[in-house]
Amino acid sequence: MATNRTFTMIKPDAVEAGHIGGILNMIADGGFRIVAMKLTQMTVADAQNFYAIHKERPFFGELVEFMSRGPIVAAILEKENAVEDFRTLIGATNPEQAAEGTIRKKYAKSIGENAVHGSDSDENAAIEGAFHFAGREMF
Ligand code: RTP
Ligand code: MG
Repeated sequence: MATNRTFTMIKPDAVEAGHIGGILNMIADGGFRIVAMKLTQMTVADAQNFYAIHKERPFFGELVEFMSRGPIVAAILEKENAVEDFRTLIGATNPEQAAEGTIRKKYAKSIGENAVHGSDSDENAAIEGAFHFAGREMF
């Protein structure tokens, strides 16, 4: 499998709870290389654009409010089979269904406030990475 990239955010709930270090350790232990990373905050409009794919879903308003309420860590990660392997590392959307050893099992509070984001395809990883980072911020 070719080396490729995924995009992640440590979400406001996990930043507020002081879990940046713990989550970055799990990402490093999972074999991911950091290509780009920063602490940033999305505006309401940023979150509406980032999650536009979910705009008809009943939880959209709640999701936008949550994701814009405080700082996040945004990062681009590189590994063989990055998108799929990172989604395995983060675990199921609902932490009650997340496997032992996953980031969401350890750090997520609920299906909405679930600690981390992981891109769901190579195409979306590229779009989401470009949403947050300029080319000169990727290494
Ligand atoms: P993500 O995009 O954040 O990696 O999460 P995911 O693929 O596992 O889940 P997705 O279906 O893409 O949903 C995006 C985010 O919306 C929130 N959500 N809330 N209240 C609810 O029922 C509900 N369902 C989803 C979560 O923050 C989820 O990660
Ligand atoms: Mg998703």
